[in-house]
Amino acid sequence: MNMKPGQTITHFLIEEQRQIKGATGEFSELVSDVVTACKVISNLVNKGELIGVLGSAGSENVQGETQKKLDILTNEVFIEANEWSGNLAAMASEEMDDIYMIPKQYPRGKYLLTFDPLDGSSNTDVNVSVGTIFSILRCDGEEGTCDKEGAFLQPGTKQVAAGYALYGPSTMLVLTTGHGVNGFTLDMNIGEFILTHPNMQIPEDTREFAVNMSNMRHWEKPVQRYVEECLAGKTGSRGEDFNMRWIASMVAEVHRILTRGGIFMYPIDQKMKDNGTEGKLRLLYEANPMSMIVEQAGGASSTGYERIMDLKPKSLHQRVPVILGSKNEVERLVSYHAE
Ligand code: AHM
Ligand code: MG
Repeated sequence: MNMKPGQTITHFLIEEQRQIKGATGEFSELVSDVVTACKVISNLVNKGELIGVLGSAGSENVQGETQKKLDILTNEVFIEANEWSGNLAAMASEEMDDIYMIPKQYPRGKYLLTFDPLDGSSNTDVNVSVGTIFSILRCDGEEGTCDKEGAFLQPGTKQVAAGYALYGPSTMLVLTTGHGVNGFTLDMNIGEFILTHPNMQIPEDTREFAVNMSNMRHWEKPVQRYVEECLAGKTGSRGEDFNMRWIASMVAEVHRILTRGGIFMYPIDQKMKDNGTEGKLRLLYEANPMSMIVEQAGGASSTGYERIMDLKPKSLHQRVPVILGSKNEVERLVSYHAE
């Protein structure tokens, strides 16, 4: 493919489209609208309290979590940027109980879009990096079946594309359409995402782990064993010192792993089991898109027991345990689960 660092994301998408025989341009249009939404969100997040968008909205989402003003605003940004184009059959988001139907006045398309408009949003109040995660599926079902929840319940292996935007010191967009992973940086002066990180690859080995250690006592044995071995460092069975990071912002965490390797864990624990939940992170708009990106960059992603992208989703807001990152470390932890 004709891919050059410095090219705009629009240029990149059109070059990609040219590789696909019979491509109609609908997919490139859809990704462009998602990119527009991310630029608007970047601007909102960047202005912060100057425009009074920080703090709680005083409402709860379907999972009983307190919504931030920015959760609601960014969800609206995504809907407005994507509902009109005629490329989508329906949308689903962390912030909406049910799927979002395309309003009657607009044409319908064959794609489905799921997103978490502002992941890690509790970090906005303390001015720490947050992100947007999205996943694109195709609906090959018969007419009238695509704007139903069932159309979204496809395994991650069926994703056509996945990506995230990271609102950090600079705003980045990382995208896969199933042919590797490419990273773009937003040039605020011209309002364009520019290809700065072509063909991102996760190193196979790492000495850095990311997990919320405050849950350690609740974890299952294999995760406790893995982390204990990391903590034992040079004197322990691994014979090496490990470093730890926890930003509590999955997008920032995955981006670090794509840049320099590492393993990220949000495993199942006893507290979740007691509350009847199967994990913290959501399958359709957090775990699956991140798994596709990580696998496309040479990493691995698992619940500890199964490859995440092979799971058959049971519901829109299903939660799953997530272990992803550098291949050899993820495989080691999966092997501990198998023992
Ligand atoms: P959110 O979608 O409500 O923002 O929750 C997801 C976030 C992830 O970005 C992050 O990895 C995790 O929650 C942090 O959880 P914790 O606060 O338990 O450390
Ligand atoms: Mg989230």
